[in-house]
Amino acid sequence: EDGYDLWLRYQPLESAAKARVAPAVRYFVASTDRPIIAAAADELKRGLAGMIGAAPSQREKIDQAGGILISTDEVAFEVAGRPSGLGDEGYAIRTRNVSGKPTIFIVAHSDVGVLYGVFRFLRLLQTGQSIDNLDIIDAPKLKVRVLNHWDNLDRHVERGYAGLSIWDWQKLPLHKDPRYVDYARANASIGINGTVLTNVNANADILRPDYLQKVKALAEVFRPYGIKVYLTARFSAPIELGGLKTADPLDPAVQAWWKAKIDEIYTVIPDFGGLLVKANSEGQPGPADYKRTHAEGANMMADALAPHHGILMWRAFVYAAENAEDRHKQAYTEFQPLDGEFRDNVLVQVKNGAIDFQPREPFHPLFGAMPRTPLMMEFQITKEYLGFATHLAYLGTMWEEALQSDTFRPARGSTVAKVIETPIDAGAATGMAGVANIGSDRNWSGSQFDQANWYAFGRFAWDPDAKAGPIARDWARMTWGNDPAVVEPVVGMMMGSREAVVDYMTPLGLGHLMATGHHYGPGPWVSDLARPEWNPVYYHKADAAGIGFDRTARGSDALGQYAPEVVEAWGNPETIPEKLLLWFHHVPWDYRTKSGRILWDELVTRYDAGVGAVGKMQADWDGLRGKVDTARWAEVRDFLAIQHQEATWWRDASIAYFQSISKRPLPAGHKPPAHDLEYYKAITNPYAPGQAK
Ligand code: BDP
Repeated sequence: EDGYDLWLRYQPLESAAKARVAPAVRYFVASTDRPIIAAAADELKRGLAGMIGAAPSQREKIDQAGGILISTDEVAFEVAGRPSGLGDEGYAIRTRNVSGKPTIFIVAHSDVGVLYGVFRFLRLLQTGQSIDNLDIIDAPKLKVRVLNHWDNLDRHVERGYAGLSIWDWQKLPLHKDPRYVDYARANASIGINGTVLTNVNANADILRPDYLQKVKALAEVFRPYGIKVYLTARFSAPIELGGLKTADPLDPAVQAWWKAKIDEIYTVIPDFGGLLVKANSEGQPGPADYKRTHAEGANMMADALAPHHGILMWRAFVYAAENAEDRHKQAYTEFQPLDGEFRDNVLVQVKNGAIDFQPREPFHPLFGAMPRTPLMMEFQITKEYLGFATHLAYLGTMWEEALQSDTFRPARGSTVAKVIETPIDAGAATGMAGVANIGSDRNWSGSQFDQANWYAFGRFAWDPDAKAGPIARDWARMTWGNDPAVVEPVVGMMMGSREAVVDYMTPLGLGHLMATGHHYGPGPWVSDLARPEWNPVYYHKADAAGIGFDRTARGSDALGQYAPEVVEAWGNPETIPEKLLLWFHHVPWDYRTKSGRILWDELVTRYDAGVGAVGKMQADWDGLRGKVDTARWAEVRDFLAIQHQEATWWRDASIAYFQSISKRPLPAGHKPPAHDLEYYKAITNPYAPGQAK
């Protein structure tokens, strides 16, 4: 095994389970003349062939025991007891007797609902659950569940650590790599229903007719799996492709250009999903270049998409060179006043935190603050700031933490999950995007364990109220096997892994301390970059008096962008959760923390706890030798060794640097860094992949 099969390995069940299951899944009935139903039937055959050694046969009707009925028909609903609450994409899986013959019904109102139901049914078997007397109803809580590929047209993946882009533009449209089908299967299995193929730092060329033919070829592969394609649009495309003098959204010629371009896209791809735009952020062109607002820019494109039912995802990740305000505040400052000004088919896409996908950030203050604008969540699946693909960090716990944060807007209990799940009015769009960690590596994600983050993203996009633990458990069972002696340690490693990264990189609410360019190793001393907010020293503000960024009313007052309840709780160092302490407060080095230790000692203790947790993961993994296949086991072992070495690097470099400022001794029992600060400052990392370019 090399990881290519992801969580869809369909390994043989144990003989007892096989004997129990086989009689119940002997044949199926389905309208396989419909492409999505055919894909569902294929998956059912593939899964059962793998797990019980025999693919079910296809029959015309239910006429004997052991049938599976896959259907969207009224009569099937009737027999299945008219399950409600399925919506457009949900499904029910129910056992019913048909003329005395126990039959498994997988029913939905749409073909894609049926496909999701089949994957769910297979998951039951993959995770060792009973399929007797089934009664499952499930439906996605969000409408738009998309991956964002940061893939450039030359196949370099920005912040990608799994090889080249899987989109082989040179060979498309004539050659469609079979891998595209497996990509679609994997996504459909977790309910992802869209993919943005290209980088947010967009190249206008993707909108050229020749590229659109290639995009069309991908759309054809994905269509039977319920996956729509989307593209990123470069705001200045009317100039670059259209030869216009301006991209001003209020200019009629510009509007006409976008309308014609979007009409053209829909002629080529009738079910095209829509566009994603990064504008006036990190050098990208946008409406502000013409003194127009984000809403004016977005609405222009949204108007052109609307007749085709396309949506526009407009990113709120903005911070401007000329703006001296705390970077934490800038997106809110620019977007919140625009609440209610966006067209109905615009989703404003907001990162989980206000800075940038750090190992830990408080939730973004825009959530809950724009009640008249659909906000969609943007998570980063690729681990730009959490050790790339080499460090084991399961992000499910991070996403659960972000989604379960209470915005208190409009009232207690309005969690971020609730905010994004609740349409602003009937029928309005909702969504979640995940920056993909997929590349052309055999194992797709650059490491075995990073597949779990792709998997978990799909599950959270389906249900933002999901819990990280059960998702980790499902993934572990499907990916490594159902033996409890494997599942328990694997889940244990996963559940503690992100906190370990936080501890050895950015404990106690620190953030953005990484080295320049590659974002891999530590660089808390960096202070020479062009823009202040690119420098780690801007974020930790360590000085002789203490450490941390005062974002209370005494400081930048970024905290003031949150609801009063949050301001009250977080405005006081004694009541803010300690894990966010230094994000909002500048506290003295001898500040007394909850453990009774002074802050400096606590910081050192956390760094060591992080390194220690990686050592524990190594020991746990060593215990699994021989219990999982050798090739994948050995890869994980090696990566954990790299992680341990680099966690130690982070710990040592950070302690060496902060000690040069705190001027305090290390607490007893904690060993000094292996080298002096100059040594760590001199380390460059020319090998780090996936940098911006
Ligand atoms: C930052 C990345 C950069 C992205 C940017 C974004 O370093 O490569 O282009 O986010 O999200 O995290 O637009």
